[in-house]
Amino acid sequence: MNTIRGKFITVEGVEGAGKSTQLSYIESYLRQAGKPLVVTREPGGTPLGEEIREILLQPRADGMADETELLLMFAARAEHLSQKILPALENGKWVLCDRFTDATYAYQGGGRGLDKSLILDLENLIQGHHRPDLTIFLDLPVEAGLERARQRGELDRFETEDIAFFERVRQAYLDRARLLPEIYRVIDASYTIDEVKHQVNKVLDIFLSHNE
Ligand code: Z5A
Repeated sequence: MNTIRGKFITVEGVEGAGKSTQLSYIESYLRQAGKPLVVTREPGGTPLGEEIREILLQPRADGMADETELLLMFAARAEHLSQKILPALENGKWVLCDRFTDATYAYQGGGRGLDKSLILDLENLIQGHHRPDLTIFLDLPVEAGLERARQRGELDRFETEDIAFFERVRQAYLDRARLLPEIYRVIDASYTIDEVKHQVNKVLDIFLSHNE
């Protein structure tokens, strides 16, 4: 039997952009549209990947080398792709993933200042030709996002970084969006939750109309 490959949709966002909120909306939209769906996240998504996530997110007294952070992200991703994402796509399922390699370009490339060509080499090594079909990026000025995130409570290892870090993260996402206009859809997340949903809805309507 010849199954049509599913679609790979990723959702990215700056701090406090409302990614979790919009992800559950996207999930229900796709389910209602009858798409067989796997919802997952990075770092994580597999038992080993979730263990790596814990190491990456817990605040550490002794810090972590930026290169270690980068390699752990890709270690979790290698596992995620081979155990979960690629098998699902090959079985005709759609995969909705909370963050993916664009987050590496943004946080490890932009935020930490690691060389983008190093990230590209790892991307090619671990992913081969596999890339998302659609990336929804929720954008928001850094101050406004941090204010929302603060109201949420306990902070992970990334959330304790300073404003300059998050400005670089945001800029790196916007650079990626300019570089990949055929994949990226930038959503202005400074509006109310319902208004942001409305924008997301329009993006999904168009994407589905081309991928029925
Ligand atoms: N990371 C990395 O460095 N490199 C990589 O390669 C990958 C990841 C894959 C964990 O990610 C960390 O991993 C992340 C990057 C790094 N670092 N950080 N920080 P995560 O995705 O699990 O964590 P997160 O960024 O904190 O995601 P989140 O929980 O989805 O956050 P959010 O965007 O802030 O979403 P939210 O919880 O839906 O919204 C935050 C609050 O704002 C909440 O109270 C909402 O009710 C409220 N909200 C939401 N939308 C609105 C609107 N429109 N108006 C007003 N208030 C709103």
